[in-house]
Amino acid sequence: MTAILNRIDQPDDLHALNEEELVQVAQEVRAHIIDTVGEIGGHFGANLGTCELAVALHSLLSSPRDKILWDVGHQAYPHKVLTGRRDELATIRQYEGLAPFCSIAESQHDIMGAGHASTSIGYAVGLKEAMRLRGETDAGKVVAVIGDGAMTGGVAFEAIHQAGGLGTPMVVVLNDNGMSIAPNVGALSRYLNRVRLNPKLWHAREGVEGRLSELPGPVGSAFERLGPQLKESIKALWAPGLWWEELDWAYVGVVDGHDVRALRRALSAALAADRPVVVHIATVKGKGFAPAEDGGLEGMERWHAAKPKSIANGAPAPSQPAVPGAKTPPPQYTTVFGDAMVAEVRRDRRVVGITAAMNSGTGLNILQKAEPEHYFDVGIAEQQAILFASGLALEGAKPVAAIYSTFLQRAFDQIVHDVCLQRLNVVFALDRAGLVGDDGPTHHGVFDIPYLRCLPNIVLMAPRDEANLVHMLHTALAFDGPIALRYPRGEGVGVALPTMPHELPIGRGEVLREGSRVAIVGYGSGVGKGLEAADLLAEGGLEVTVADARFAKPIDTALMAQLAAEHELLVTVEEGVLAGGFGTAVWEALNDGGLPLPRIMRVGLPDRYVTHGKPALLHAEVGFTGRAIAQRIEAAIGAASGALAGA
Ligand SMILES: Cc1ncc(C[n+]2csc(CCOP(=O)(O)OP(=O)(O)O)c2C)c(N)n1
Repeated sequence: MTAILNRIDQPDDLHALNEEELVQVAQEVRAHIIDTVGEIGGHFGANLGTCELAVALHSLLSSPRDKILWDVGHQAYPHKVLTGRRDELATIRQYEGLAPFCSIAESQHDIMGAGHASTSIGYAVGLKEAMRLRGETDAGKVVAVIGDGAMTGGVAFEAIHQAGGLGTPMVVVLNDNGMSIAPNVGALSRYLNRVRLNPKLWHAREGVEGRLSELPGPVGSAFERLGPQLKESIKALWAPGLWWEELDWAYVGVVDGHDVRALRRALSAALAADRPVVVHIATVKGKGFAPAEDGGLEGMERWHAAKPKSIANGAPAPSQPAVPGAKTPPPQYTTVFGDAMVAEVRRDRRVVGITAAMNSGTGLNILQKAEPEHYFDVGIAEQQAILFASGLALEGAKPVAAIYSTFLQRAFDQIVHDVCLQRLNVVFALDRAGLVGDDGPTHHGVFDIPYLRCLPNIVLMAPRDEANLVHMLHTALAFDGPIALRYPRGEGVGVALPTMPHELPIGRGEVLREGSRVAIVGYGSGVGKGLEAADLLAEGGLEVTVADARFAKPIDTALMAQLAAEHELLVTVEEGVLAGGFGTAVWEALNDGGLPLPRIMRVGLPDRYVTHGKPALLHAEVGFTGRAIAQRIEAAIGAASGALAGA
């Protein structure tokens, strides 16, 4: 069979194909993704689940006039392949390559930018209502594709509620594979499982009333005599979509999401309706790739993303044999945190860990296994994670909300209004603080220092290494009030872990190395960069002071004042945006304390969104390296050591 995909340069090219050819294109898209992502790494399983859907949608619609919105966008690779980016797929998530999710800047077919979950339905309502506002009766169709995991985010429900109320003519495709990154959780997921896994409910909606009336004996005649309201509630037990129908959405489903013909039939009907319609489709995460498809929940979770070079000839690549004598790398911060949580729970039974659908991403899978009753997954519901933590804290529990820096943004008001104002004992553990790399600007954890530092009552700290992470978690659990710690993605620095953690004095920094003229004060991962810079400067004969601030709130004003008095330049280093960050806090503390202000140089991230790519490339781009810091210091104090010349 000759490849058809090579002829699909824009989505409208699909319009000329018959259904048999469309089925083939979906297969070719799948093969292209398996080959490419297996080689370069990237989001995987979800994309194999949307090959038929992307083909069916683009074969019926005319993008970008008709608008298809992919929630999160991690499952939009087939859409990217069909919308002129087939040959660039091999660059996805790489520096200067295709964006990891949908990006308005990248393509006219990417209608909304995303990366965070549960936003597509809200955008879709706005798009369609704007078309109605312009009075364009024949304006484009609007379709939001959202997974069952993303559906657990409250903002999706807010949009369903609004569109049902307005009667917005739009289509939501509920792409239900039973999985979030890990198996989906909660009552919504149980409801969807009941519907999706029960073959009798597939396409059942239409005939329910008739079938109930026809039931033999007293049941059927009793049903006939019921009033309309009771009839509806009994039908709800039988027909899967009545929950939607009660909110004024039409429900179509369950449709086989890997059957192009069935999808096209269901979608055509939904697109023709002049009202909100949900099309509930069942798909398989990792469809067409045996280890995911046949590996059960574990297989699907394992293949949510593929590592580079993990697939060869359509099958998992044999793992590389360990190099004899090779040093084992330091543990990941995430793993150290997970292990430390288990130890803390075993010391104090009031401690619990909370994740918002990031079970292994936060290391809380370790806690789940060791102490399942002290572990909670609320789904993609960061706001609820913090409200739940607040309730737990009110009843004397010690909740640790382990949420990536970027996703905690979702819960800002809960932090302000429900935790800090009430001064509750909630610990925030912010993983992935700093530039995360391939996932790019939607996922970089670079705003948390300013967005938390402005809040009264909270304490902020950041460990410079994995041992300090253990001490800080312990410190946080002993503290009375809200407290947060942030730590970066990836490996620790390789120091020994404490057998017994101790409490750190709140608001006290630590001098690590004494020198003259310049004092570098790092916060979290900024300490390591400061030490690297100090090493380079020392090679050129300039021995500088390096301190670990440990706390961004409260700032160790006494230490800062001393460093300021004894050095001509104070350099602050943080892996976060400079605006309102740690360096600003140091300046404020000195200024507000009426202390003489030294020259301050702030090193951190710029006032722009940083792109995606390997962390080392991104760090170099923004000057967050020991070498770049050392060069800036030399330039600032007019000392050319020679060690950095020409670098
Ligand atoms: C607000 C937010 N929290 C967490 C995540 C991390 N995340 C990315 S994809 C995903 C699972 C989404 O599941 P689903 O929508 O069902 O899509 P599937 O991968 O199963 O196709 C999660 C939790 C996110 N992107 N946004």
